[in-house]
Amino acid sequence: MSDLTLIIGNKNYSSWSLRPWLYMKQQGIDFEEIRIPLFTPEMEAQLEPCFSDSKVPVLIDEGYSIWDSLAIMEYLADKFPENVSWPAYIKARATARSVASEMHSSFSNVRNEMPMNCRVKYSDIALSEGALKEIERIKALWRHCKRFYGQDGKWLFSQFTIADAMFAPIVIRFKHFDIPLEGVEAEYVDMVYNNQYMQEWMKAGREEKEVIAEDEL
Ligand SMILES: N[C@@H](CCC(=O)N[C@@H](CS)C(=O)NCC(=O)O)C(=O)O
Repeated sequence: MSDLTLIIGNKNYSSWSLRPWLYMKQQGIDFEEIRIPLFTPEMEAQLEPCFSDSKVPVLIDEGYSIWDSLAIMEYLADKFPENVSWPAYIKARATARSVASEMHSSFSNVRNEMPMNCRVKYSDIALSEGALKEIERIKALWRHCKRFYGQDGKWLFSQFTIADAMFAPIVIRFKHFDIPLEGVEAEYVDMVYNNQYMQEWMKAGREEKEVIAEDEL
């Protein structure tokens, strides 16, 4: 039994939960998983002791709670310094932190108009100017990382880092909304989408029984 427990929401919908889950799987960190369906009465009760404002993901390390996806991954980076969580070179590291933080704090139009849903492939959805602009920004971020730091491997900074985990739900959104991509962005999206843990997550999401209306997400 592991000392670490990751509390997540529905795999079909919970984009914030996917990030640390993928990070832990990809890094080979052993953990127990507790799935709490979102927006249910038991969610609030079960999360009450975690001080997470009733939100997932939460990581519990021997009774100590860390909430918020990025903080969880930073904690695990500190706890397991032998893992590569950020690039080694100081400027690549700063860029990785910049893009991860930008993902964490931005792209509200994409989030609102393009929900992560592992079951649904959307077609002919008219996106707002704001969402289209954000999609271009995300593509530009990926091209920048790949061009300057990601030429020796398949991930944004060659090796898998927290930055890749932060963008994982965007990959599902781009695939399921059939966003036109080319070159390195298309290769990156295909590679991440076909990653074995991403496939495992999406399969589990498709098999879940709960259905949440998109305007509730
Ligand atoms: N900034 C937080 C966001 C967490 C978040 O909003 N999680 C959603 C699920 S994906 C949630 O728990 N929603 C429940 C609610 O808002 O009541 C993070 O990075 O972990």
